[in-house]
Amino acid sequence: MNAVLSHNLLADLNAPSWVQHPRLLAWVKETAALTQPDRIEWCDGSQEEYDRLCNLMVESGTLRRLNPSKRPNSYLAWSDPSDVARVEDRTFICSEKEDDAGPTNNWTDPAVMRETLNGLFAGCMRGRTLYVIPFSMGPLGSPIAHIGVELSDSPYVVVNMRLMTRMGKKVYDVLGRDGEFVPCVHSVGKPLEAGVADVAWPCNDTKYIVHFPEKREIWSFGSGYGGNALLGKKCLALRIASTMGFDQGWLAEHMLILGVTTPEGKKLHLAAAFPSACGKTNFSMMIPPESLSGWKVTTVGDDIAWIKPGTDGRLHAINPEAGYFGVAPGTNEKTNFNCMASLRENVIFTNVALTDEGDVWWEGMGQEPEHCIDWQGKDWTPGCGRKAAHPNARFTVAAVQNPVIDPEWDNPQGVPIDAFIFGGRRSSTVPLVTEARSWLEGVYMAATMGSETTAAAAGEQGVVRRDPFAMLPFCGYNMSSYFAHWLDMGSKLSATGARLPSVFCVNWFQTDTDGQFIWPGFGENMRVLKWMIERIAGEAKGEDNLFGITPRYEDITWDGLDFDAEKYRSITGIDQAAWRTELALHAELFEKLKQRLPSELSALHARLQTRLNA
Ligand code: SAT
Ligand code: MN
Repeated sequence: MNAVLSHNLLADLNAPSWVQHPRLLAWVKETAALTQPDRIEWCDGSQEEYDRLCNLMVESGTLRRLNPSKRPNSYLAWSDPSDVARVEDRTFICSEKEDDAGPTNNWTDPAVMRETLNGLFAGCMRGRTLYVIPFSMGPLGSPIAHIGVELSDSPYVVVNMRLMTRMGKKVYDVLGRDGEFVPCVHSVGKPLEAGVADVAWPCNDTKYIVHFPEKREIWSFGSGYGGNALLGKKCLALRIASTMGFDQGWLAEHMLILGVTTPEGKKLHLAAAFPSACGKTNFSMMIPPESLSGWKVTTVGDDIAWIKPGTDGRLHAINPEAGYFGVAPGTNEKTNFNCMASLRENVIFTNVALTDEGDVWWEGMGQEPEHCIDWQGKDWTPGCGRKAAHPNARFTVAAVQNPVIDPEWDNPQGVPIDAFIFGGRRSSTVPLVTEARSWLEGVYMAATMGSETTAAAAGEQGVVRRDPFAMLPFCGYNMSSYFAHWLDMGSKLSATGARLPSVFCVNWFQTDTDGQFIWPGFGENMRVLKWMIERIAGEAKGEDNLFGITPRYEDITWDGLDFDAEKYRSITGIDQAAWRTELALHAELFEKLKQRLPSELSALHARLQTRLNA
């Protein structure tokens, strides 16, 4: 469905008959008038469309087709070296009032930002195609789902959105003539002037990732990478949705959702928040060790959860996404067998290396090749001093390729949540696992979470920053109001008489003096999960630590793992000096957030302080 548009006369959008939504049509027309694309293409989400756009990108040099006998129907993209991760310092929450964005977000007056964007987007799609990409976050028509429409000049975005969301024609059936949708405008910010050849990865040094929370609108300029460009993910499903959740009484969280089935056949659902690139995908696809036979883990989601109270007084969660955009480096058959199995075919890889056989390779995948082409297109040999794959290299794959996908993953009603888990990447201080004794204690744990930064965001790596609820880069409103919202949800749910989900805080990442991880992690995390499930059932014991309940050595099942009590103590104990510093850092965070901070949290901080000093 192509329409050749004159730059001045945009009378004819040539929209297909299945688009019957006057407001949407008017918005497309208005955006096209501003951005001046050569053509408009109305995406239908078909396989034919996907294949055609992939072929187009193979011709233009954006994609390489991988060897079909090694990696059927799969492609590799190498981005511009300046466009490899989310740009948090270029991400804005433009609420009407600065206080509503809060001290953890970049804010600009919306009127000022509109002017800036109008300048940047004027003519920015010249020479390119504007793709109209309709998508549903969540099962089509689910009461928990929401619809977005992205206008983008990047065919790479179209094919990735088809894997990551329910994208295409059928979305218009849900939208009808006047259904609600979140408008998302995206441009790589590199107009193609007549006669000038395109580059493989167009982008712009000037980048703006902008959210208007009251208007529920997203504008993104200058980047083609991941969360900067696939606007359904962090922009809609977290920043805009968290604001909707605050207004409407639900939660949009940076959480994986997994199902755990016990040997007795009882099934529970847990949602877990970890910062980007801390192993959420691995955790959500975990294979329990053989010695814990009978336990089964299934994946509902690997990154984002939308959680709404059900009529039964419980919290019900859906995964709003339909695919995984996961970190490739470090993934192998041992660390994540199910993920590797998901990646056998129909994958788009970005910024991994290309082997001489036409397959992909990354650090930590296994057997090092003798030669490959690295993510920057240069010859690579072992020991050459460069990484073959960028540390934030990614795969995009449809969730249905996951061999352990949960049978309920697509259920429009979601799954009931039995527990929340919060975890950061901390090389010291935070114990392996602690259970909160109350909802307030759980909210405190999550609010004060810290993590060592990773390559998922541009900037320095490995420094501890406070990352409340793993939502620091993703909360679309004032972080203190967000804490209040969590406390409020707890009170409202308990008023119904329903049992609140348990809350746990975990840390898989403590290291020894040589910098090696002490806890084996991956499938062995099942031992911790088993303790949690038994706690929820009221069966397991533990002992009080400074800020909750932690299992004693004998409370964990050790069959099949050689892990002695002394090592266990080293990752579960409370180091008084380290916690003095830790509590001081909590105080620093609360000072920064003091304006709307719920007083219950500072009161609990004071109690912990007293407890530590006692
Ligand atoms: O935001 S991305 O989708 O690029 C990845 C992440 O930070 O989890
Ligand atoms: Mn994430």
